[in-house]
Amino acid sequence: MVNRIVSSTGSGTAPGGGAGDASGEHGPLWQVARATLDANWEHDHTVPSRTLYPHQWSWDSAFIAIGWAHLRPERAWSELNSLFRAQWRDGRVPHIVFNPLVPSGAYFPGPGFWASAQVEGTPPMVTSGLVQPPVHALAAWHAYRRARSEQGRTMLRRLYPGLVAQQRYLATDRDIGGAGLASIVHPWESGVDNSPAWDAPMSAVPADAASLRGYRRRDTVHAAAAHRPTDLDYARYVAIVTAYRAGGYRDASLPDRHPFLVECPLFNAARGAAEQALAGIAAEIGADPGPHRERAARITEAVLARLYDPQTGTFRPRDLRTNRLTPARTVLGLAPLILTGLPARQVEAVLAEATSDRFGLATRMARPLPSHDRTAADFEPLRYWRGPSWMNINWLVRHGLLAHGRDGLAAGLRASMIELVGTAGCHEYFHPDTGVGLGSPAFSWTAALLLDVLAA
Ligand code: 2M8
Repeated sequence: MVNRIVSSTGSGTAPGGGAGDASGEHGPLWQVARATLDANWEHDHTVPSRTLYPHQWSWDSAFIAIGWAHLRPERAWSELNSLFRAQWRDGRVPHIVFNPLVPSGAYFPGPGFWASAQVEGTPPMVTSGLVQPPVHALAAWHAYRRARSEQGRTMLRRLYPGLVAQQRYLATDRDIGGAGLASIVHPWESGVDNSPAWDAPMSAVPADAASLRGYRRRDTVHAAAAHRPTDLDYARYVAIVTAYRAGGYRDASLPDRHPFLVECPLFNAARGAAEQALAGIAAEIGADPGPHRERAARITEAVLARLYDPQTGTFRPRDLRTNRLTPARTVLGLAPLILTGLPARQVEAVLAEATSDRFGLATRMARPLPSHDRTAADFEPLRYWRGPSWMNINWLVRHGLLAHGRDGLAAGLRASMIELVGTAGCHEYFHPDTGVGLGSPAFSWTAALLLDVLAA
């Protein structure tokens, strides 16, 4: 297990000689992150965690590729390539790609539950039928610029059609509300699984914790039950997948038959940022960036029209079952900052929310952003996505701050991220006040994104 901060400096292969490399000020930290990624590397991808998540996860691989770009760029490309080899014919990139060498009971719900082989147009390997936020084009573009090379350009060219197909799937099959936004059909698709953002739509999903008796949860074998979703949450998760699977994971006519349909600000901001990144990639490989720029602008307009509430100055998810914005003010509301075309008024609104007591963003801040509003009655500092701080969300917000020229705030956030992981190690998530590490102690995206923030 690699979660201590080693005290010796050693040699590394980080590019350049800046703060991020193995011989610089943060050398020991760099080595811990590197050792974490090495230990989680699995022939062509990196598992998020050997214990809790022993397969390949979609948005994890994107964040992890960003880290590998600093160490071994060929692994960054392998990470994304192996994921896109599992892309379905309709363009969806599955949220889990199962490793057949891992015992089927090691993770719940495992390969047998998803039964992807019974569906037309699926790849030879077993996968889930859900997706996750499409941060892959952003990651590919970021990784490429961190380690520019001819091999990188070749890989961008190879990935480009899959990245475009991923976006097309979300823009067509998943535009369930018909207004230019993609809907998620399960909280797992948001990546922030049991965020209070989903409490309202989840409460309408018929399920009973007793229905879980036929299954065996594995997460609570490796992590404290009090830090994980409840059995009732899991019963609902299972019920929603069961409904989607029964329809062959098809998206046609979902409003008539599906219990969970939500337009998420982070998910859709990621789509917009993906189009921005694809414009850069297209220009680099000799394709036309124009359509990507246009799509980025349209997605930004739709996010504004559908998810911005001028009364409160916040972005919140829209529940398609009620056609209402969900009430909780979570960190999801800060995600539209990654849209470079976000108008100044909404940039200011997001910054007002981020710098308020709810989230505590500042040029000097003790801790990174929590995942939920600190002042809310249902803020839970220990429970996964209901309060703890996560490196990937903080990385995205920092990316957005830099994109909008808020360098002082971005620097404050960066320093707090380095301090957090430097003290606690590469944990999955962190207590938002004490900084104590929670969940998996050797978590890949924490290590990968730490390397990226150390580098610049
Ligand atoms: C968590 O989600 C999985 C289900 O996909 C789980 O709880 O078993 C989330 O934190 C998700 O964002 C992440 O991709 C995954 C693997 O790290 O774990």
